[in-house]
Amino acid sequence: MTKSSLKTPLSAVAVAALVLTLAACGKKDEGPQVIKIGHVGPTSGAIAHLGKDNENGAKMAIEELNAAGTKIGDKVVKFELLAEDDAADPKQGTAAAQKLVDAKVQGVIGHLNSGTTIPASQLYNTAGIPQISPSATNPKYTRQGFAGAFRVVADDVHLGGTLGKYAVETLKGKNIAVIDDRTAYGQGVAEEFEKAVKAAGATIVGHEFTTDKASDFNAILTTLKAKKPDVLFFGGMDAVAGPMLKQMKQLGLKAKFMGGDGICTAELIKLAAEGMGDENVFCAEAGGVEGDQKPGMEKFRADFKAKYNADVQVYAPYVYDAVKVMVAAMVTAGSSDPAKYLPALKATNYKGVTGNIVFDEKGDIKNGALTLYTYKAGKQEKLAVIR
Ligand code: ABU
Repeated sequence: MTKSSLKTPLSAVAVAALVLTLAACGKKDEGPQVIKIGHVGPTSGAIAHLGKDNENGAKMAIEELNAAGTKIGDKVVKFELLAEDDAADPKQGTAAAQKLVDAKVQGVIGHLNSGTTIPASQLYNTAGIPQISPSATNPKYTRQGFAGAFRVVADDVHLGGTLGKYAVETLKGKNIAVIDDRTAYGQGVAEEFEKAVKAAGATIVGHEFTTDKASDFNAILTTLKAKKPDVLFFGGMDAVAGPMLKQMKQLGLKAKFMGGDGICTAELIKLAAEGMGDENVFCAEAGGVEGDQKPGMEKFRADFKAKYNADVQVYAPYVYDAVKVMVAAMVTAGSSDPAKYLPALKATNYKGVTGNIVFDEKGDIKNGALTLYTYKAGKQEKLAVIR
């Protein structure tokens, strides 16, 4: 055996051993699997306070899930929130949705507005990504036949219908005026309100239109004032309702003011200022808790205030629950793969801070509640929870 023929095989063994040793020693700890969850809401623009409220609800849930060391299968995972701003604009909504689809999120919570949620839902459906809206109330969202579209609040049929009946039967409205902002939400909830008012025997004396960006309502309010309404319903959001209330006061239009969940916010007190009055404004949140569910909601509100130094506007607790519902389905399925956890999501039976969440065949919450509020002495005052 020559010197060189002995050396070659030994070197090969040594190199192989060295490679294996280095591989073992140098193996990087890749850490827990990261599961990306998208959130979309308007964190810029006139209703940024509501978008931020929703986003903070999502952040709170994600932080708790990570702190608890949530396991999927037998492995601890880490959740990452990909938060996008759609500025309540349908085009920006689909752009934000596409960004989340491209980022391969395993689920989406959002959007806040019906006008962004509905077009975005088509992209998530095509990509097979489950979506839970915590606040979009237009019924169309869950009536498109999309297997992965869910909603944890009541819809505008329930909301507008209940408010219409309340306007006639409780507020004793006989001549009722309507304004809507022509968005998917504003128009939809106003139509449902009108139907219920007519069914209850009162008259719609006028229906005027504005936009979600308008700030001068003098012309339409003057037209409606001439029709002497005793109740004025507005289909739209608080950022428009606030200045509208101020201008009603300036014009001496004394009708009771009603709106859906879009105006039923803590911020409306500031936005309407001197236009608010006591027990003059009535609205409904598209959810609500009763009895032994109340302490959980009170604790959530206190924790939220302590964490963000802000009161809950409306839907932060619903966003919080929506994240937890989605993750609970992943845990049950033992997988964050949308196709694998979707059946568990459909079969959700979750006790959250907003109450019991069970979905019907369309993806809507079963037995959804509404909470009626008025405003008095600069505070939101709960009137009743209605199912
Ligand atoms: N539901 C009120 C606000 C969101 C929306 O449906 O547009």
